[in-house]
Amino acid sequence: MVEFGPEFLFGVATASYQIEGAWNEDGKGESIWDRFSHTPGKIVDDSTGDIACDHYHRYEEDIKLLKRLGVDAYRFSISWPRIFPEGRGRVNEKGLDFYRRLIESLRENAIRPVVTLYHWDLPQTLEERGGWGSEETVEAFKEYAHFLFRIFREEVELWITHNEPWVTAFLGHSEGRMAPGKQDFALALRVSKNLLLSHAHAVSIFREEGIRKPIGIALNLAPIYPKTENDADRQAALRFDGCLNRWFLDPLFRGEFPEDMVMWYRRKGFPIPPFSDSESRLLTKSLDFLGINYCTRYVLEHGEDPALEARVARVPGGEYSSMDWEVYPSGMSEIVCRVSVDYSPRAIYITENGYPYPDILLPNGSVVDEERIAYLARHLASLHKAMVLGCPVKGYFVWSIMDNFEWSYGFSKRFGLVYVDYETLQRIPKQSFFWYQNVIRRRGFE
Ligand code: GCO
Repeated sequence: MVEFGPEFLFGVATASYQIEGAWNEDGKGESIWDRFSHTPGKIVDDSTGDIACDHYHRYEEDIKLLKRLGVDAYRFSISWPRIFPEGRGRVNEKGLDFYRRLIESLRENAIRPVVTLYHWDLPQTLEERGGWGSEETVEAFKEYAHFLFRIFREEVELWITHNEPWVTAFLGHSEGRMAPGKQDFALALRVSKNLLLSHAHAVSIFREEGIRKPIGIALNLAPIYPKTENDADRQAALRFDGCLNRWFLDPLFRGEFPEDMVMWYRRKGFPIPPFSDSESRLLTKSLDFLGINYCTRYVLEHGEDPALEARVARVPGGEYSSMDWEVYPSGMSEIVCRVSVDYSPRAIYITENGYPYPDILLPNGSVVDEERIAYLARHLASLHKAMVLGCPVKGYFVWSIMDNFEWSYGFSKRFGLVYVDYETLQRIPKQSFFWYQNVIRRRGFE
């Protein structure tokens, strides 16, 4: 029996743009994801988050699903432009009221709210004034965070400033396949620094408010392997580790960017100024916990791309999901142990782990998703190994409670424990919903 004990937090995760819909309702401002998904050619199935799962109108039904599942906590994000339609200044009371009702109802149902302040839906007005490349957005984020800290304080069990700043910076500003769709590596580096600074300043404000709840950040981290032992592949793997993992872990735990990457980027024509002493101090005091979003490992070989000269290689005989991620359960314990040994976080939460699968709604109204159950079980077992070794893991959130808008993949990828019929928006618990319900009830599984 893989046991997690009574204090362990079992949860599920979502994000505002992926489930809420009501994209321009009740005074909400436009986000960069509204703009991106409304731009032809950006989303594989030409869909948008305009309606998504219509959670904005169906949140009471969805909370009943969470209650039925039996989760201890529910991780969701707040849509910045639903609170500040122009990014800062005027408050949209109707938008704030939605989150007041959501958090109140969760707490009435003994479900602990876990709030992500930023899960990629930047107000479009801020993007038009420089976005995350601009210090103005850092200032606006501090105001946004401070406003919500004062409103919700200890009603929120865990506060998370940013979800996956690596995705925001590099997929959004260098690769361009995520909003705002920029392709400028120098800008991506500037964005990564501003995201870290916005996090550190927001946490400093949080501390000044004296809020007696933990605050942290959610990073997408992965074990990195060289394809071969030859030096070119080993160096490529080290650089990819430096870009994906250490570029964020080092500032958050050591107050500075990893020197090897700073030198590499400078040589490639991308100089990045160091943090000031005061910024370093803010950064190294900024985590009560580290959130890790785990989905896969990466095997690297030397590549021709100008920024990193590193390319993700396919593993011969590897098991791959429908999103072309290698299914690599032992990577969960590997990354948790590596982070625990190298950076000594006070606490770790697995803030996302989930499996995309082409689920079929059967004529009898059921959805059989054995592969997803196997994926979750293998990853929970791997996580448990890390805990037995002493890693300070306090919780685990499945991505996601329900099928939802998977960014540039639109609705073509289903991650939910609950099937969403996008014609009717009916929610139908899958077999994995009942499996996870049992894991939570028993605090573990065979
Ligand atoms: C991410 C995001 C989620 C995704 C999920 C599946 O990690 O990319 O946080 O919004 O939908 O992880 O890709």
